[in-house]
Amino acid sequence: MSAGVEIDTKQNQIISFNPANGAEVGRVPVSSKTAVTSAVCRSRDAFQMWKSTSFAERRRLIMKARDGILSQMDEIAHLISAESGKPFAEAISMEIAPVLDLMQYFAKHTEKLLRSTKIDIGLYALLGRTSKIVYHPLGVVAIIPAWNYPFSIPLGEASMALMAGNTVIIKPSELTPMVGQKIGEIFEKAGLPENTVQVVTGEGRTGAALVEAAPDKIMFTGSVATGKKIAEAAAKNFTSVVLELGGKDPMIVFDDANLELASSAAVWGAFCNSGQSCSSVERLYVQESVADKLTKLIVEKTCGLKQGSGDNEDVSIGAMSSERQLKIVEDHVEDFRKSGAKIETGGKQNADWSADTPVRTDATASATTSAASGEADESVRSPLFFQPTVISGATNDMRAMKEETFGPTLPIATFKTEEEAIKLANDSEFGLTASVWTRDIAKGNRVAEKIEAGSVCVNEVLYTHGIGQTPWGGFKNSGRGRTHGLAGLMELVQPQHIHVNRLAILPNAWWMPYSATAVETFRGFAKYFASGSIRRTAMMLPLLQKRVRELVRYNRSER
Ligand code: TXE
Repeated sequence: MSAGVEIDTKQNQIISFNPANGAEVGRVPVSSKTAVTSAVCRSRDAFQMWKSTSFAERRRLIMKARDGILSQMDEIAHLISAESGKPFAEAISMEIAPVLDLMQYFAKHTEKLLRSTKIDIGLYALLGRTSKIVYHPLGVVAIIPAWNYPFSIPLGEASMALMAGNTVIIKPSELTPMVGQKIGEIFEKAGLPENTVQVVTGEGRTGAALVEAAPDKIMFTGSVATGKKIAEAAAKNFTSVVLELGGKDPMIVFDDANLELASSAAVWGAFCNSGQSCSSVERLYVQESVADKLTKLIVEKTCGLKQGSGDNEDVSIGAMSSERQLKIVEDHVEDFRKSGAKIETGGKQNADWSADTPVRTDATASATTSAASGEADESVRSPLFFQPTVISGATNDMRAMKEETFGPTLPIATFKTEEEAIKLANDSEFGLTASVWTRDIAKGNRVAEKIEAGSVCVNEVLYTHGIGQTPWGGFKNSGRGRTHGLAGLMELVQPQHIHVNRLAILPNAWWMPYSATAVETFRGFAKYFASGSIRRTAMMLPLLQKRVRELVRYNRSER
């Protein structure tokens, strides 16, 4: 078995493999620290030009890139599937379609969303002042994504950053570098000016070099541990970071829910992308009275799914993306077993499907090392399939109910009351998404507002990352900041406040020199003006006039 990432040390290349069959997908260079620093410099130069392009021009280019994706949709979907192991169907439904929607939305609406806005400044307006906010791009936006949505996440973030007037550098995950390069190629073919979008490839070290090179923003998707390292390194340059980290997302099913729908949603929510979504259903809490019925439906539906190589159109569950990920899943399933939960179906690596699949013997073994171990990898690469696994009798004190699994497991626990469901759902260090299933929409809303998560769906599951108009991000250890939506766009700009005094004929009462009248006036500001009430402020007008006359007299006498 391979460790998942292989570097050809002689050629200084990453070798990318298909996790379903071990076939080589392609090779990319490992970008050195110097190469990354130069890329950031070029990006900064390109920014000087790109920031002054019109929204119409940016829109034209993003829409052209979008057309390019549409014209080679199947080819791109096969590449995504080959590098990540996900089914071809999901490469289209969960990566290409949503990002195309996001691209058209931000291409058409960024100008309006970033239009300068007037601010209501209350009583200051009576003094002839106006305030507005103008949004400026930041500069160089570094995007460091993970491997689970290697196309839609970096491409979506890049499109938003570009529309806002920034230049972009993407450092794709070492597990999916070819998809990352494809994104660069799409923008290049669309005719974006040179260095407006660059892709640097490599593993963590390349990512670290990018952080160190002081971009103006870092958009990171990945683990909590790496997120902390990046935040720490970024702090040295005061680079602000958006962190999209993990999840342990709960699904709450009440006894009045449509169980037929809820069971299908649970199966999709837990097993799509082999459970390797930050918003996967990782804990299902069902009301006791319907637990058996829901579990039975889920097991039946799970048993009907076809697992196999992602390039087959009728495959619902593909391979895991890496051996490391598969090991975590095995460990968590074992933890459930040992802790007394019941494996209803699945529970192990799926060897059956692969009986007649050629397993690659590592022909380049002598020239390759495992990036994780640094040792020569002379092993044989096996397909990385784990059976979709349904587990009943789970409880929150089990380790596997606390740590992110990121695999095709669906542990089911029960609850009695609404309060208990909320308490169980919130009993986690994470808080990315959650879902509540009930026919009582008022109850759904009530419970949703009490769940500590960045997005909560009522009678829906997982898919809201696909709605580009809505903000995406987590509470607690699931992250900081937002991607997508207006909140996500605001992460990619710096607001500038422009304040104008249209009645600049008299000195301000708070200017120097101070005096007894000045102090009395300031007391008036605190008591009356700061109340926000015009009526109360009117009470200090005589004092204000006295103070301004004092300043005018002083200024004249000075002259
Ligand atoms: O993530 P990493 P991995 C979770 C999931 C998974 C775990 C680890 O639980 O098991 O994270 O996944 C780059 N400076 N999620 O190992 O290590 C790295 O090259 C700068 C949740 O893939 O966080 C890659 O491009 N960059 C998550 C990216 O960071 C560094 C999605 C992510 O790698 C770096 C994926 C460094 N020091 C995994 N070290 C989600 N939110 O959806 C690594 N990188």
